[in-house]
Amino acid sequence: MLNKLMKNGKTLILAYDQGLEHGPSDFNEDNVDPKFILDIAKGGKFNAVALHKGIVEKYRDKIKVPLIIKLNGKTNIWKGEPISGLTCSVEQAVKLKADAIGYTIYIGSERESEIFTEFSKIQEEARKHNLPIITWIYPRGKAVRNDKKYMSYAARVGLELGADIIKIKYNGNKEDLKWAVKCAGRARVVIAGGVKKNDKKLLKQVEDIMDAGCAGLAIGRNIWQHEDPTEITKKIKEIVW
Ligand code: FBP
Repeated sequence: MLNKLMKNGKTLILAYDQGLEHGPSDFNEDNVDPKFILDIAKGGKFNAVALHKGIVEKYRDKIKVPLIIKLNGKTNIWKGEPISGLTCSVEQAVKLKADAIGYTIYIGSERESEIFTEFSKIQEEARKHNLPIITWIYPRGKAVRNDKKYMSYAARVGLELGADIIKIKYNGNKEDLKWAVKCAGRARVVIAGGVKKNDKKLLKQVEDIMDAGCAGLAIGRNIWQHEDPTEITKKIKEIVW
């Protein structure tokens, strides 16, 4: 089922849901334009691009790589206990010819049980359509004092809830990440890029991620905010494969 999203068991996914999650403050004159990102995805032969449905509807002709549609999202304006609102159904994702669906889960949030209940329905619906499921799993909310502590827990929750690929944030400790990969069992782990870093730091992080046994990355700002997205993609791919 994951064949379309992987090459030799590895994957590099381009994330472009930040316009909803962070707002235009992440963007400049170039990368504010979805066409700019979709050209990077195509030129860099990314294994998939992750988008919200609005961009899919308006730019479908420009999407030339496998498509992950995010089914939920939130802005960063709301400061209450985190929950990502449903923005697209599995049925609509199928109509828009998604190759996989994405869903964000905030473990530790006061809204966690609502999130789990909604995700369980989505997970079962996606199974009916044979659509791979990618979960963004981030420990968040006032009960979470130190999110770095929960990296392996996030990975395990992904396995338990039925994700195929689990996207988590790297806490910077390679041994912890190895353990997180073990905790994910047969589900595959990919790492988010985070805020833009210098190349040396980023590439070292990619090395750690791959050494720890992850399947790859689902990365956004470190690619499309880079002064040379093609070059940095090439360097990352040399490490991933
Ligand atoms: P980046 O590689 O740009 O960090 O993107 C990864 C990602 O998971 C995005 O898909 C998402 O929009 C964002 O990070 C959410 O980050 P946060 O919740 O930490 O603001």
